[in-house]
Amino acid sequence: MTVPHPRLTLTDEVRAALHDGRPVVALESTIISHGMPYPQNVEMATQVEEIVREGGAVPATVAVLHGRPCVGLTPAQLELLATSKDVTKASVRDLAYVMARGGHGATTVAATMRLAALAGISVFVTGGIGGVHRGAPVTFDISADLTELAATDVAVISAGVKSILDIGLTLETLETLGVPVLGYGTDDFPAFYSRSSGFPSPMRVDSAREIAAVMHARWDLGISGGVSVANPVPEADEIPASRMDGIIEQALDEMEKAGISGKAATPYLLGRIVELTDGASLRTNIALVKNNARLGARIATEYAGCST
Ligand code: PSU
Ligand code: MN
Repeated sequence: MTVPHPRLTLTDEVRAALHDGRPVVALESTIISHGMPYPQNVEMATQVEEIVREGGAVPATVAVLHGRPCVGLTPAQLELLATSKDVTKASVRDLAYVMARGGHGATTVAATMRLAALAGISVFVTGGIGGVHRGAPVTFDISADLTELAATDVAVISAGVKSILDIGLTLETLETLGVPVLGYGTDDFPAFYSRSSGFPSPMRVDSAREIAAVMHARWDLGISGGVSVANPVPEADEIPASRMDGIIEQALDEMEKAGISGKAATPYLLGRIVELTDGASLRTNIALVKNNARLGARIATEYAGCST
């Protein structure tokens, strides 16, 4: 049984599941507000919640609404995140500020991990994690997702790291931070839109049960920090790296010319890539999040000891 932090607002469904030790899967909200256009964003969020339910777990989308950190959202709250212009992209450093002002915040991987952990949730599904940006040796632009993975006991299921980032430096940094990176059913670390990044997966697992065993082993021993699970996009939905490379180069080039950097970088690039691929990248993005939700529900079920 888990007692969530008293400052959190939980839905009755999430509170009851946590109380009973039933599987719960956290979901982020930056992907809704800043990662995809409307209405695909709210459709994706709703369908992903359904997939988690079909998998036997309770979905808990995380966001700050009217200054309150919420774990589990209503359909109306998902719609607000998907449509409102008054939603701040909130990483860990932004949480307190958004709360103090009574505003709305869509939580990144880092902020979602932190709030999930405070609620007592151990499994979190997203699309792609942030990482070390290209040019980071000069700009120092390294996502707080990585430092959060170093610190917070949550397993994060993603489709790997997009090549808008420096994938090699991201993997090196995760190693330095002591974060296990598990390739699910693959020896190749996946690159979000593509099944292979050209970098080997540091560790390989082939079942949800093995992933749950890694989580138990790490945290039972008192090693704090997350576990990164990299689940390749299904073959039918992938865009080969050879096709993405030129598009990503163009988007990065245009971003530099437009003088966009910092927290605006990832949302800009995602939006531009959707345009440059005529929507194909959005279809791939939605497909891989759903694929991650199916795996996340299985991991949460195994971890809770509820598998049959
Ligand atoms: N990658 C995606 N879609 C997203 C993000 C990353 O494919 O929506 C979001 C996630 O919320 C991630 C955040 O945590 O971008 C990373 O932003 P930054 O690099 O500013 O930390
Ligand atoms: Mn950044």
